[in-house]
Amino acid sequence: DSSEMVNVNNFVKAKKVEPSSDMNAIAEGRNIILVELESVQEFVINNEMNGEVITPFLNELTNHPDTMYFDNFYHQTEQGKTSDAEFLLDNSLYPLPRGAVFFTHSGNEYQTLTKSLNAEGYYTASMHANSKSFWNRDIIYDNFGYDRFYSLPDYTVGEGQAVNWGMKDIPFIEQSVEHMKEIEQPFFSKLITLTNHHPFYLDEEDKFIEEFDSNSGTLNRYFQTVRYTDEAIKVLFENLKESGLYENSIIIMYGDHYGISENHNTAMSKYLEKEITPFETAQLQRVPLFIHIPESGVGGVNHSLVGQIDLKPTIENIMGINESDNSIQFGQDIFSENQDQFVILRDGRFISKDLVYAGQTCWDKETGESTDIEACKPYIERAKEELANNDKIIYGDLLRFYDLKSGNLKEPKSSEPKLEEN
Ligand code: GP9
Ligand code: MN
Repeated sequence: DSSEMVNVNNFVKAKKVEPSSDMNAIAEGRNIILVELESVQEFVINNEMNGEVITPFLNELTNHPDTMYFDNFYHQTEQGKTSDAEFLLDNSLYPLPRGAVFFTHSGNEYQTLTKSLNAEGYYTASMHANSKSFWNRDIIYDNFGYDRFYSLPDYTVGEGQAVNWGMKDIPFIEQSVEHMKEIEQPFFSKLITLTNHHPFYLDEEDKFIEEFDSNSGTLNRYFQTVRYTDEAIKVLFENLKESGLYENSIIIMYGDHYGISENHNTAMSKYLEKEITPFETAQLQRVPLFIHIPESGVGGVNHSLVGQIDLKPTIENIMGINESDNSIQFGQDIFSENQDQFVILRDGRFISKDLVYAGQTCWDKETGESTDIEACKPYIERAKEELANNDKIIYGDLLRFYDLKSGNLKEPKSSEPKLEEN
C-alpha cells in the first residue's frame, strides 16, 4: 500500500546523487540511437583470439575522441535475459529474481525513460526483427510509452538473410537505418541485435575469423558471432553517416547479458589463461558500454563501477531532462562525481572498489583471493536491502501511489468499472 511507498521513497532519496553538471544537456535535442548488443561481454573488447582481433570496429571506437567507453559496466539481468536488460534501461529498477518481469508485471505503472523522452517531444521506437509478442514486448512497450515497435513484419528477410534465431544483424541494421530515415526527429530508437545469440551459428560467408579451439563448441563459435556483430555495428555507423543522421545523434551501445555461461568454465579458463573462480565469474558479468556523441570531443576510457541500472539517469542527464530528480530509481548518473562505485548483481553478488562478493565468499578485488567474510558483511546487507526495496515496488505496483512531477504520494487511478455483458 501507500505506506510502503513512503519507505521506498526514503530509501531511494537517500541514495540520490547530484548528476554531473559537465555532462548535463551535452546531447540535448539529438536523436538517440541505442543498441543492445546481444550477449556481447566485455572480455572480447581490445582482445585477441589465437592472434585474431575479435572486435576491430568496437576496439577502434573505444579510442575515438567522441566515445566514452566503460570497461567496468555490469549487466544486472536474470532469467528475463534481453527483456531484463530492457527493463533496467527504461526503469532504472532491477528485474525480478525469478521469471521475467516483462511477463509477470506488464500491467504495473512505470515511469520510464521512454515516457520522459515522449514528454520532450521525442518519437520513440523499438526495433527488433523478431515476432512482436516474444518476451511480451508488444504489451509492455505500450505500457512503457513506445510510439512504435518495428518487429519482424517491418523487415524484409531476403534469401540468405536469416541464421540461427532469425534475421542477421547486418540486414537488420541496414533496414533499421531506413526506418530511422522515415520517422520524425528527434527520435529515440532502440535496436536489439540477434545474431550473437546462443548457440552462435553463422553461415560460412559471415565467418570473418576462425573458431577457437577449446572443448566448448559454444565458446569456440562465440568469437565468430561477436566478430560478425562488430561488422554490423560498423555498417550502422557507415549508414548513419550516409543518411545524414549521424551528426545530429548520440549513439549508445551496451551488452545485454553474458553469452557464455559457467557451463563453459573449462574452455573459458583455457582462453583467459586463468582459473575461473566465483570471483572471475562475477567479473565476467561485465559488458561493454559505449556512449558516442559525434563531434563532441568528449571521450576516454572510464573505469567507474557502474551497471545497467545507471543508464536511465545517465541518459536523462546528458539529454538535459530533469526527470531523475524525483523519480523512483536505483541508478545514479554514471558521470556523477559522487557516484557510489558499488554494483549489485540481481542475485545479491556485489562489486565494490575493494571487494567482490560471489559464491558466498568475500574476495579481495585487487588479488582475486578470498578474504574474511566480515569485510563483506555490511555490503551484503546493503545489497539485500536495495533489492528488497526494489521488489516491493514491483510486487506491490507501488508507483501507482507516486506522483513523479511533485515527488509526493497520490491516490491511484481507480480502474474503469467493467461494462456489463448483455
Ligand atoms: C529475442 C531476443 C533474444 O527476441 O531478444 O532473447 P534472449 O534469449 O537473449 O533473452
Ligand atoms: Mn539477449
